[in-house]
Amino acid sequence: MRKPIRVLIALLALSGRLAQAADGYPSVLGKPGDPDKVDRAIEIGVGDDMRFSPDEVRIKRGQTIRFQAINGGQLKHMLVLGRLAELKQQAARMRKFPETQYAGPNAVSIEPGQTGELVWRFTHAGDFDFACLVPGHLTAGMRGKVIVRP
Ligand SMILES: [Cu+2]
Repeated sequence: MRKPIRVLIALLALSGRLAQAADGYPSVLGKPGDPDKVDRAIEIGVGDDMRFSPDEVRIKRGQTIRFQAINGGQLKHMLVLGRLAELKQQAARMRKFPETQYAGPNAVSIEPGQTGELVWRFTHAGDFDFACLVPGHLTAGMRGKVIVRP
C-alpha cells in the first residue's frame, strides 16, 4: 500500500514540474539545445547593478547557443529566456511566493562568483527577451533582448 502512494506522489511531482516547464516559456522561443552541437557561445556578464552585459544579442534562426552567464556580483542572479510579458508574470509569481524556485529548462541560476550555462536552440525568428527573476531584479531593469534573424 505504501509503494503505490509513493509512486503516485512522484508522478504528481513530475507532472507538476512538466506543466511548469511547459508554460514557463512560449514554444516559439525554441527548445533546450544539445550541448554537443553548440554553434556559438555567448558570454553575458550579470552584475549587482541589475544589468546584463551585453543586454542585446543577435543570432541566426536554427542556431544552438551556449549562454555563459558570469556572475561578478555578491548577489545570486538568474538568466531566464522568454518573452517580456511572461517573464514579468513569472517574476510577479516569485515575488508572491519567495520560497518557490523557478527552474524551467530556459533558466539558469548563478551564485555569486560563479558561471551558469544554458544551452538553447532558437527555432523561430523574432524578438525575445531574457531577464533575472530574483525578486526585485526585473523591476530594477535586469533584462535584455535576443534578436533572432531568419
Ligand atoms: Cu539578478
